[in-house]
Amino acid sequence: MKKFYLTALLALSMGAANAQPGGMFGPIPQIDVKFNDYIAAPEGFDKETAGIERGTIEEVEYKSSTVGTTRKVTVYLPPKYDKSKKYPVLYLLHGIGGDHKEWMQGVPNIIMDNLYAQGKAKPMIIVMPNGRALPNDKPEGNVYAPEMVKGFEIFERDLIDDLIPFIQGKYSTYTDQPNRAVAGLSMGGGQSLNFGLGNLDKFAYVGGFSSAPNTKQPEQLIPDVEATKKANKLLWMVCGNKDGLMFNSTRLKAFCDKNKVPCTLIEYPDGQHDFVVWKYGLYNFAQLIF
Ligand code: FER
Repeated sequence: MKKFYLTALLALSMGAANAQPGGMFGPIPQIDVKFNDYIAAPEGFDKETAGIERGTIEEVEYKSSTVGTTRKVTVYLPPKYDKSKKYPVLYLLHGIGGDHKEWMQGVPNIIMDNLYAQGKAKPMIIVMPNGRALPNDKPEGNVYAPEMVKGFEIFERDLIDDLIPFIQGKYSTYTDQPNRAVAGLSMGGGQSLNFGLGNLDKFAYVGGFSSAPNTKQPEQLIPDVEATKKANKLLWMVCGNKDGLMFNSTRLKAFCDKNKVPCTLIEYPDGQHDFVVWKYGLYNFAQLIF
């Protein structure tokens, strides 16, 4: 229901001229790129499987010096999480209408449990924070208001200065760049591209699913092609072909292809701006990291 409300709100704020075919965010600016092959996820990848090992979901709180508050974060620990071992960490970021609980709509625990049961992913911890780094970080009122959107930018400091050290203190994790990934949906996709490519010393793997207009220009994301090629191990994107936000992804893909920076962009067929695409994103991205 919340999503419908936001969609209506956005349609209103964009004016009727834009609220037409081309997706929920209006007509799609066309940028010609060669997409990577779409391979459908297998039937049942997001359905609970009986009799397999399960990871656990917990909600914890950390002190944020950036925001000056105590903030909630959802954490998924893999099956048989063992403190005597160390785990890599994926930071998984939500969209403009969400908070630290939004990703649970995409059943990341079920997707990951299934991948582990099939031996298709490395054991990892998945951290799902609230990416709106403001004292009131609830998705209330006009979430598109500039001061609300600003919270998604401020989150870069909260993530790097507060959340990552907290996670590394509380859980048994590796703490080096090759063992850290960031991915997200929509606003969280933009954040992941901005923060992941903007902090090459911190993140080796970067994923953007249906990335939003907060995504920086390619020249800002990749100011030094050689540095990015050296440090980044994966730049992976997916977006629905019916999603009006596609240009944020195609713009970056075109730049990467031109500059020979390895980059994947999959065009999800009949894909809208929703969890069908985002679950597919997690399912694939999780198999490619660590
Ligand atoms: C916008 C359209 C969509 C925008 C953000 C979004 C900040 C984000 C959508 C989402 O996170 O689902 O113009 O501007």
